Amino acid sequence: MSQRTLVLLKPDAVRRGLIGEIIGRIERKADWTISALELRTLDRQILEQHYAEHVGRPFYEPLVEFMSSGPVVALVVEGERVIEGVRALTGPTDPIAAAPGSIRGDFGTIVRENLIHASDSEESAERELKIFFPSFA
Ligand code: RTP
Ligand code: MG
Repeated sequence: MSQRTLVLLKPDAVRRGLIGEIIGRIERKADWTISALELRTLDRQILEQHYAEHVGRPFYEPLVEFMSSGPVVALVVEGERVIEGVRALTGPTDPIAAAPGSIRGDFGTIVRENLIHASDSEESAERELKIFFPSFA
């Protein structure tokens, strides 16, 4: 089942020079395609849409501060079961609990600065694609 997912390489990944490393892992999976890619700095407005489910939670304000602290790389990846697949490459939210071999497990230590976002369902993917790539979606 071919799908599309929205991936963000978070400001920590860009600052630490991990763009190539992370995109490389996605690119090497068979038959997945990068169909849009952009470096951009996010403002509060777009982050409020993207993280709507977290507005009001204790970690929301520091999350917005962090996510707007420098550029992110936003990309659309298409391919077979890509939503589940990129989440599997990413690992769980807390990098310390993430297995070695996953992106968060290999490079992260801090829950907030966990390097990458990937849509968690078909509904989230469609919603997030419209936010980041309105003309493409
Ligand atoms: P994401 O949405 O970024 O792909 O990550 P996720 O699904 O694994 O995690 P989610 O629960 O949606 O949380 C969104 C992002 O908020 C930050 N966070 N900080 N307790 C905390 O300090 C905390 N909890 C979550 C992380 O950056 C997480 O990825
Ligand atoms: Mg999430």
